[in-house]
Amino acid sequence: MGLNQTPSSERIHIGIYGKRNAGKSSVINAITGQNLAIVSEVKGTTTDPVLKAMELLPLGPVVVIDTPGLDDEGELGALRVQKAYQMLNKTDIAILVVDGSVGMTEEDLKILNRIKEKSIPYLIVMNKADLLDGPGTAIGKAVWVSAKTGEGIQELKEKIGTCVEKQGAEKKIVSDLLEPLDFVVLVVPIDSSAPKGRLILPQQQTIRDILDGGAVPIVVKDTELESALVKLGQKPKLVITDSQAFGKVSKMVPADVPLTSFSILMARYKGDLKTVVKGAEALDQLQSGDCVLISEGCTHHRQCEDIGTVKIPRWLKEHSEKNFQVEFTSGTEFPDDLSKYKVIIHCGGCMLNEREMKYRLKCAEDAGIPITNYGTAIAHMKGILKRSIQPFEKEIIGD
Ligand SMILES: Nc1nc2c(ncn2[C@@H]2O[C@H](COP(=O)(O)OP(=O)(O)O)[C@@H](O)[C@H]2O)c(=O)[nH]1
Ligand code: SF4
Ligand SMILES: [Mg+2]
Repeated sequence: MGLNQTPSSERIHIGIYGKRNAGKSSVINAITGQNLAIVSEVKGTTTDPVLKAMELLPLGPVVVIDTPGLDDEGELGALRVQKAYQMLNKTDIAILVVDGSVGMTEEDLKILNRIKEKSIPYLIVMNKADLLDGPGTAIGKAVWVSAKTGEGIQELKEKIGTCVEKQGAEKKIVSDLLEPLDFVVLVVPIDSSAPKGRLILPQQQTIRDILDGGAVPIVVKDTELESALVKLGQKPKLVITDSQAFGKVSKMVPADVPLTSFSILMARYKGDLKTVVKGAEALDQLQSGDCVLISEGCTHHRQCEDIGTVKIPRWLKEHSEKNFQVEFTSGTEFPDDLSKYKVIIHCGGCMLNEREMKYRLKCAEDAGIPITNYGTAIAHMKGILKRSIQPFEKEIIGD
């Protein structure tokens, strides 16, 4: 990812679904005006979902997901179909591409039902209009196009644009709580786990959101915090700290100044603060022999280093004084069967989009397993959760 690019997790994900040879890859190429996807007469050429970040004019930054065909055969084929279905959990807008010369089939209807169940906004594209003798018959809200001649592609792009706009009524990280010119102090410890020469994504995004709200972010290291607060000469509206420094920082920030952490903000932004706060209570009920799932959203967890693999298991053992088992997953793998776990501790999910994070929370909820996240769990174990969620108390108590 280039430094000036919108991170993938913040882009609208457009998933393209359909049978083999319906023209999914061709439609992607037609709407992007580039040869990004491999088009082939050979069925099953796209064998794994392919995600590409791109600027889709005039829509802006998106991620387009090209998926394998939904009618793939054999054992390997079934696995590919499963992967295509899994991509629905990342998809903000689904496009079902149907071979218009064949018409809608069982596979098309099956995925359409899943798309509807998941409340994903969708469009149906009847492709290969050029193969018909006359104009295609109107089927609900389907758009007739030909990826080959370009017919209908402009109309399709406009429809995608309308879907994207509807999703644009964005949530804010913190600026919804601020007034213009409010001072917000951000505490960013620079220790060996901090990446060289830059800030991590949640910090960058929070600063940007405060700026967008017309408020004033003041960024300090934990070592300068006390002096900075004195020098500021007035109480800040809010202090936001890295959760690992919460204990130390909470002693320096006067009790009447609201204090929270980046991970609490991200939990509120990406998922459901109420769920993860409730999930943290389950950490007090652990018994010896219980199994705890620790799950991270990316595999190259440079930013999270050993928090999930070493630190949280250690703190949790100290906290519960019980000898439980820990299982660890990372990246796109998230177990289908959660029933063996007593509690799930997920990372902040900064590399996951909101839909995927919500999906994981929903899986846990459906299985009746409490789920919390790193920041919330750490705050709970250190006895500072109450203070860090106090700025959002209304949201957590209310529905
Ligand atoms: N006539 C016609 N052929 C098309 C059209 N779109 C795709 N094709 C052909 O259909 C085949 C499968 O296309 P592809 O994009 O690879 O389909 P995918 O498997 O769904 O990704 C290729 O031979 C394409 O050239 C179209 O609009 N009209
Ligand atoms: S919070 Fe999760 S997604 Fe973000 S860097 Fe850490 S492990 Fe990866
Ligand atoms: Mg393809």
